[in-house]
Amino acid sequence: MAAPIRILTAVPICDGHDSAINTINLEFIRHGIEVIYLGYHRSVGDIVRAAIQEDVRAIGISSYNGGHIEFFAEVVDLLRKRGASDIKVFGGGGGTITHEDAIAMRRKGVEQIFFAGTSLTEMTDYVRDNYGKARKKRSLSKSREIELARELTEIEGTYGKGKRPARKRKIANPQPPIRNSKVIGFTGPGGAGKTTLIDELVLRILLRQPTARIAILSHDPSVVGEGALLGDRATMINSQNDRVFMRSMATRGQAGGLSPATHDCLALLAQSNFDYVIIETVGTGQEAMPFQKNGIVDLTVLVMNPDYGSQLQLQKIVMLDLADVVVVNKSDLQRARTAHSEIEQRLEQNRRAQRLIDTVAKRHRDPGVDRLFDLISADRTR
Ligand code: B12
Repeated sequence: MAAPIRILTAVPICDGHDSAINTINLEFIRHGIEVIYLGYHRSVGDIVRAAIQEDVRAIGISSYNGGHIEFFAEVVDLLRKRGASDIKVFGGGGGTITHEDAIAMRRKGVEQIFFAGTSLTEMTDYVRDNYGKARKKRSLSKSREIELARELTEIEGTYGKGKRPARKRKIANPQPPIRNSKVIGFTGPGGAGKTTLIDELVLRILLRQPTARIAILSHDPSVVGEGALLGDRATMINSQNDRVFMRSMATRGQAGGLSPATHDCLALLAQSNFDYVIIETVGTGQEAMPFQKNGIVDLTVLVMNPDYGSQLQLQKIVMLDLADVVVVNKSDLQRARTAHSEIEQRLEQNRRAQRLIDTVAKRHRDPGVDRLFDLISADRTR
């Protein structure tokens, strides 16, 4: 089975009209397309960086507040300057983009503009017809970022949409003896705040370690043969930075929080000269042990929401036995103190040096996130 089409969608800077793109995203997903959604109010630089790192076939921009002729053209130009002109640009903007504007935009390299009244089917057909065929062989790029992005695509592509790898890709040295990256795995139930927490940690790394480079491998669920909304970039505002290489992956039918290709992708990132490689699972259940098979994760962090139910529930969460660090996020909630002491008691049973940290990731300069940052960066000073 061919790999799903991957496209990136976004709304330009100074534009908060996201209702159209939200509807269009859902329609794309329903038709088996993987959509990496960057969110609204996004700059040309953010859009192009994300498109390159995600190695998408095309960028779909929804634009309502004017300036579209220049904005779309700048996206096309920057893609070309970065050596990524095989990523195509299309989009729409209801009554704002006129037919004359669209002619000018096409002249500047935009592939297609959709006007008010276009049906959703017409748009999905367009994406499938134009970006659904296998890519022609691409010549080697001088950019390490582009090459890395393509290698990740190749790895993902070697796994069928089912459970078993269609063709196992050979990695020359999956676990090299010298590895510079610190690999940190984040897991926990949906809604616990993993994405926000990671973004806050990234912010601290960027501010306090001026040369450090970070890779993020972020997962969202998808079932076999279906599309997926890969929306973590829309939350990870701080992570849209030139020192961060972020890749969004759909689980493509695999249970347990990760994709069938995760291990190989992680192995590649871990040997690609990043100081930190951060991996985030999808929201997981009680039985999940996502990092068991990924022997290259150095530190595992379980992020919990204080509202997990009764104390008895804690006995059933396998990751409480395995995690190196347990974070009670949203610790401003009423139940957080009880949660802390119940989890503390639960961890005592393990008789291991596990750490328990309370955070409020959504809060600026949260001291709990600072403590977690100190812990994960203890052996990294640059
Ligand atoms: C809904 C709306 C709002 C909502 C937005 C809600 C939201 N979260 O998106 C609210 C009320 C918040 C709002 C606010 C504002 N709005 Co307003 N808004 C609209 C409105 C009525 C509809 C836009 C829409 O969502 N249409 C629904 C979509 C599905 O249909 P469509 O637009 O026809 O799009 C089709 C195609 O273009 C295509 N398409 C669109 N995008 C994409 C992307 C891709 C990838 C693809 C493939 C296709 C595609 O899909 C559709 C298929 O039929 C338009 C008027 C209009 N008729 O366009 C004004 C409009 C866009 N808004 C306008 C303005 C001025 C504003 C405000 C600045 C008002 C103010 N002074 O506060 C603010 C700015 C908000 C901000 N932060 O940016 C102006 C913009 C004028 C301009 N460009 O010069 C417009 C044109 C109204 C007007 N005539 O004055 N707005």
